[in-house]
Amino acid sequence: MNNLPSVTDPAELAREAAEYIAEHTGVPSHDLAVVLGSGWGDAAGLIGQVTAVVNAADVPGFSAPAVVGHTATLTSIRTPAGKNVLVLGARTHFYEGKGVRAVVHGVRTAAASGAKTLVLTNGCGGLNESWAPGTPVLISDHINLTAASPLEGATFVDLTDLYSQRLRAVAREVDPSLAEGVYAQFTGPHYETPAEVQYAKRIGADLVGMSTALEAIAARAAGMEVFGISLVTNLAAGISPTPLSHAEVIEAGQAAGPRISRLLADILAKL
Ligand code: 8IG
Repeated sequence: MNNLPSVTDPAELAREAAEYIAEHTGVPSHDLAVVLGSGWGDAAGLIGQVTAVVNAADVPGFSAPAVVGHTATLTSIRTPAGKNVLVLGARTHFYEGKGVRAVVHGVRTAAASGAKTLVLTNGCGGLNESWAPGTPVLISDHINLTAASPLEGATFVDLTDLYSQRLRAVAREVDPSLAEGVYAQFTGPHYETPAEVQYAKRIGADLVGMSTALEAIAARAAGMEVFGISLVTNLAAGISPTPLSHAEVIEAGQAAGPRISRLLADILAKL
C-alpha cells in the first residue's frame, strides 16, 4: 500500500483522501474539521472520544512530516454532543516549498470528508503590546501576504465575512474576554524584520504568522464556514524589547496549553 496519488486534480485528490479517511476511521462523514497549529497540539485530548487515528503519510496527497521523528496524524474524534470531528494534526506550511496545493490539501480533504465547518488554529506573533505571550485571539479577517492563492483559474471567490461573525460570537459566549484581530500571513520561514512588522501594522494587521490565510481561502471556496483562532506566542519583532527566540515561542505555548485546550474544546462543543 502506498499513498501515491492516482490523480493530479486537487479536488479529485481530496476525494481520494476523504475516501481513505472514511474507510480507515470507519466514520463515513465528518461534521467539523480542526487544524491544530503551534501551541494547540494538546487540545485534541479534550474534544471528545478518539474514534480512530490515521497516519497522515498514508493518506493520498499528504506528505511525510517535515520534522523527523514527528508522526503527523489525522484523528477522528466524537464529541459529547455526537459530532464527528476530523483533527488535522499535520499542517503543510507554504515555506516547505511543496506548493499551495499541498498547503490546502488538508482543508480540501476535510471538505470532501463532509466537514461544513473548519476551525483553524495557529501560533503567531502579536502586534498589540497588551497581548502577552499565551493570549488567544479570534481572527476577524486576514491579509494574505504570500502573493499566492490556492485557487487556480478564473475562480472569483468572495471573501467577505470569511472568518464567520456567527462563529466568533459563539466563541465569545464561551469567553467574553476574547480579543480579535486581523491576521497577516507572511511566507516565512524567517520571522519578520521590525520594519516589516511596522508595515503590517500600518496596513491593518494585528497578528503575523505563516499559515491560515491560504487555508481559509480554500475553505471558503469549498463552501465551509471558517473559524480562526490564534495563540499569540510572542510579540512580533521590534514590538518586544527583546529579540525573538524559538524557546520563548515553545515556552509560551506550553504555559497557555491547558487554558486554550479547554477554550477550544468548549467552543467546538457549541459548533
Ligand atoms: I509561533 O512572530 C510564531 N509564528 N510570521 N511571525 C510570524 N510567524 C510566527 C511568529 C511571528 N510567531
